[in-house]
Amino acid sequence: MESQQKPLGMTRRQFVASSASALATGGLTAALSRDAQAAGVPPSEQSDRQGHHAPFRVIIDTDPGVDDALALLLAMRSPEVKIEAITAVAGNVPLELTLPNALRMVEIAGRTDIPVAAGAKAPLVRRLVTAAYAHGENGLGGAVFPESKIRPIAEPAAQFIQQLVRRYPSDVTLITIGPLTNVATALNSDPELAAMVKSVVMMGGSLSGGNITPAAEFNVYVDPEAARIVFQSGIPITMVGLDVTRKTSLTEDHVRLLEAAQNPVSQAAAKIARNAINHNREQGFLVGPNMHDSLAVAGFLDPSLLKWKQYYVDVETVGELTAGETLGYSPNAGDLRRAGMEKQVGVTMPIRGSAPTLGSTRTSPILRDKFVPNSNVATDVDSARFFDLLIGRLSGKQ
Ligand SMILES: [Ca+2]
Repeated sequence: MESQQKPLGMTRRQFVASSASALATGGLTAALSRDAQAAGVPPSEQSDRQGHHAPFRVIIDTDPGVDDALALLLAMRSPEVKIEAITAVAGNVPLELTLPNALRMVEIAGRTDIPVAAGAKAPLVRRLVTAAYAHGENGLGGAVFPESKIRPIAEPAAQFIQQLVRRYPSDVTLITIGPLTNVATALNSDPELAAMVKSVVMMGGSLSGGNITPAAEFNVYVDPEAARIVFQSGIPITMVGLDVTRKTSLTEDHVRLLEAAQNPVSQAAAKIARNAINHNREQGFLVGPNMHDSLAVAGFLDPSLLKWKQYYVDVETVGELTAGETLGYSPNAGDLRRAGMEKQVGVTMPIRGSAPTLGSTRTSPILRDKFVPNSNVATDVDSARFFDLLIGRLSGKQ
């Protein structure tokens, strides 16, 4: 993105915040101009995307994970991205499984050029809660693959993230599809780092209820303190949460398409998908599994798959029942003003926290006196087009 021109009179942050998911996107230019205009993408950015040839530098932070595995395979089959590293974190299953699963995917995709780093074994301040109920004990729905021959690099994930971001300042997008422990650890270790990260594209959070508690989406639930550090970092965030990912249920038809394609990636994806569907049924789920993480990657490759809205998102960290809930503040959230009034000058809700308790030194619930977005949140998805992209790439048909 060296050739990118910023509109005059805007700082990089303002520009990034104003350009929807644009900076977190690349490739797939068909109909992009129309979609970009609809998304409010500045003309300079549209032409940049249309004429863009150099792949986007990304680091993928992951806890494979059924949907992680397919997301990794999708990314590794996508020429729009240059994957500088894959960093593993504890989440769906412990690191002892997520790390080898990440290495297996790299080997299956024939992408052993991509360094894989081992990350955090546990969240910042909490005990690890896993999701083996959804991903099977081995994290791949019970699909068994040989042990990989490649090894992780020596640097820990957080340190490697820091090195790469400093090597390519303002050029690296972090695609996070697990708990945010590694990214938060990197940010904590280097106060200057956040300003050098181009953007975070995350599968995480929800503005419409959770999946592990009524409040919290799993990735944010596992490490809410880490998620809060990321949301408050000032890095422009693209949030692909349950609001859209719960509309991406994998079906038998998808698996048959994968099975029909005779290449190692498609065959591995089919095996994981087949096992995951069976595991899902055994666990009593009627549909799914949902392809949460693949949708975050797909939304990065082609933002026109999703509809977007800007919010100020923050994370509940102290709730006894609600820790990990993501709150999306918008200009008229929590109010019953007439639709459209938020566009009028001066009508904007302050960003408000809970009322202060008697024992607290804090006197005001107002955290920000006016609405300033920090996240571009996916609010709807064209599921059919998403699966065309996912299955097409995995099966080698596009
Ligand atoms: Ca994941």
